[in-house]
Amino acid sequence: MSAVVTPTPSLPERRKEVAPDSAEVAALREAILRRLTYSVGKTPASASEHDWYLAVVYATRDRIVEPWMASTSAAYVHGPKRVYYLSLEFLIGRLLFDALTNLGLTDAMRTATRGLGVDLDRLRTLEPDAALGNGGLGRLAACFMESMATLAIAAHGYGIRYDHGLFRQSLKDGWQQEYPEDWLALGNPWEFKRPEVSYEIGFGGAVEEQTSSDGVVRHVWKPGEYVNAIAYDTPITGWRGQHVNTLRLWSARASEPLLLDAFNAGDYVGAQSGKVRAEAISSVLYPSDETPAGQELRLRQEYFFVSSSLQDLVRRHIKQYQDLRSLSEHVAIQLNDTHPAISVAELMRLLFDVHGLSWEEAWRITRATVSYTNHTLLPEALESWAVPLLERLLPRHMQIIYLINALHLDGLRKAGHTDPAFVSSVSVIDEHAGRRVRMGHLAFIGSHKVNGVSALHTGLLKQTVFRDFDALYPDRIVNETNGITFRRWLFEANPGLTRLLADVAGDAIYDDPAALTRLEAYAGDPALHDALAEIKRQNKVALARIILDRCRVKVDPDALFDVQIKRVHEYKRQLLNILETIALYDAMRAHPHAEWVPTVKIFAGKAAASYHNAKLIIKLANDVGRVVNSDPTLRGLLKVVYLPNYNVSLAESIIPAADLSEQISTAGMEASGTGNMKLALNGALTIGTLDGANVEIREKVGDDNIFIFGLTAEQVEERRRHGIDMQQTIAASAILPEILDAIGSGAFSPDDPSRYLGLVDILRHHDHFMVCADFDAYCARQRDVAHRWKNRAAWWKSSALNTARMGWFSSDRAIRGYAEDIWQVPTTAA
Ligand code: F58
Repeated sequence: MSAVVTPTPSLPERRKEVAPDSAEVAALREAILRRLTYSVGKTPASASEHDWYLAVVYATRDRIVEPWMASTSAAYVHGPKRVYYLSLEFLIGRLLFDALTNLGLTDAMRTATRGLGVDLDRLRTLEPDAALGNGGLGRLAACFMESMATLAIAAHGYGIRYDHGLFRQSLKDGWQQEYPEDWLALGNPWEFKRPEVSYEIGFGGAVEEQTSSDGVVRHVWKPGEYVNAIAYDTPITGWRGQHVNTLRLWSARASEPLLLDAFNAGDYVGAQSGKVRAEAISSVLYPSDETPAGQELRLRQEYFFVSSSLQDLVRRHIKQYQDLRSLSEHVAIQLNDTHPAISVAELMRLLFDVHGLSWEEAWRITRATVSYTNHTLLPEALESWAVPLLERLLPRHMQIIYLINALHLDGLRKAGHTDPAFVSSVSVIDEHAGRRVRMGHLAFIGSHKVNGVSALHTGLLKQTVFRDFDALYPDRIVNETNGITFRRWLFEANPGLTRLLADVAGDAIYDDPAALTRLEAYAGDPALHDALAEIKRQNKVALARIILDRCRVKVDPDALFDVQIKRVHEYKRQLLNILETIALYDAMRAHPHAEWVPTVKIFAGKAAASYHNAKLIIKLANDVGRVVNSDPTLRGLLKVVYLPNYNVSLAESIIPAADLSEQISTAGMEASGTGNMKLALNGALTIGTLDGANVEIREKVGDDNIFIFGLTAEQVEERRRHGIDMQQTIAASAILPEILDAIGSGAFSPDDPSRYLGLVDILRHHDHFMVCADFDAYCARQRDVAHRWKNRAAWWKSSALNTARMGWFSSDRAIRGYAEDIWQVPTTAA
């Protein structure tokens, strides 16, 4: 039988750019000038760049307000089930191009501002990054907000309006320095302050028992202290601007801002101490929790935003339906990790204590309304609170938690689970290391669904942290693999690639990510390769400029850009990448005339301020960079750069310029990853372990188009269980012993030769993260990458297939999953 060869269709003609509608441009120009005059109070002649930026944002925002009001009132009129996404983090980034893209106004706005002598792309950079999150968990919340608006789900995001988001990172001699971030310094034109939307949040005090005339005992919490929560609303526009949702962030205000008597007596500081204490709650994102005072502040933050959000949604429900008994029919509350898990006790308090429902009914409603997303298996990240702290800060909640737990354990015993070890393992109270409340357990039993964030992670959840719970409630754990919004991570970040994709695969790609698969038909076409390579090159030239500006290192845009961008953590294994960089450096020096692939190793990411080893890893990357970049024998073949202050905006510049995406965490430790999706969508090839969503990315893009290496999660588990012979593991590698010796003896730190002894010692003796065990496999895979790179056609075919097959990783797909499996809310069709 002869094979049927399907001819490759020829690449569709590139379309010419169409000039934006001139009436639209004129209207925007008018609107900007009006806003400059009446809202900013400036003339065009006296306006600063920032004034223009404000006028442009206001003119854009004005286009959002009407659909926002329409969406809000439609939710009252039609009464769709509402979703409330509770998250202590929203890593929003800049909003101007998000709004313009979704309104379809980017080109018109660019032309309008040009007509006024102002450069829109310059204004874009003036917007501070709203960094109200640490990393993936916070960014996921932001992508989900955009997708919920796109799918016309009546959703609210609830969180904290931190005065200071994630710290600003600078590198001093390669050492991370943290500085407070001040995103509100020049005001925030996107938000609407709602001083009239305010709730009292209680802390401390005592619980009184009151018996009514009919003999019913009620518990009344008399807090010792109150803080007010004030709402700030930011509209979140969905794709094509049709539906707009609200992100409501709470800011803390003292109920008594000034003690006048103290002030009049000259004690100006003492007079304001209550204000300082109260307002500290919304002052800083995740302050260090190393001190008891820091821990208490974190718990106060969690309760503060949970209580204000639940009071707000209960008020809205009663206004619309007059009866709390129907809450679960009309409301779904999603807990983003356990940070809002005190919601379970707070909702019970509101339903049972405040609104007088029976305990049973309140519990039924709570469970039917609440669901919980887990983002980590790391034991140190599973939240628990000391019982004495909870008793002091939230005495009524502690009582409620005890009662929930007692009924939960009673039920188990009645069902025949009497083994004390089993009962203790599923108890909400951990009795092992001082008595502590396990927030994951509280969230689990208070939810109707619990989800992991990738197939592997969900499987591991069932086998590890929630093993016993899964046996008891086999239908409760579900998987919702993470996703990313293509509007920000493709359309806005990579307009060149987006236009090419639309020309080749059709405009359907704007609304249906599955349409990207149409690219596959051209994946072998040299004309497509040329077009992809040209776009990538332009993006790399732009990134090279940023690198020169911020790192003072000149890099070649024709080199392979090998990128690892994420929070710095030992499990993410930046160290493995650095070791391989040293191996490459040594090999290049040993064989200077071999056919090396010119490579730029690009790192970016912040370490937690108190995480010593992570900060040392940053310093090592910088030390290696200093040595490599200044070695003339390399003739620029290898460069190593560490871009400071990684944030959403920097990610938007790096991702479109990446050739290779490093996703090399120890298998079983990265819950999902979302950077992996952003990079693959933008045509980077992945080198990675079978961890998190890498597993699903491999399934979609095909084994030939991804470079997988290393131990599997099972193998890692087994090695940890049995212990590994570290000496043998290291000696088995031809190059690792030498590299460890070099680092340990100060080859990269001549100013302080013992600087890395600690790091090397960990690798030699404990190596919990399996860096040494995976080293050789990783190096071998890197050589495969270099080999593919040298075959231009093969490289760009793989790149095209990555982009073509990543459609499934849209956060719209993820949100549809939540809507169907967990929330039971309708969405608009694809
Ligand atoms: C991340 N978690 C996971 N936590 O690490 C990542 O695999 C996943 O893709 C992402 O969530 C979204 O599901 C994460 O970002 C945090 O930032 C914690 C916040 C609270 C303090 C400790 C870190």
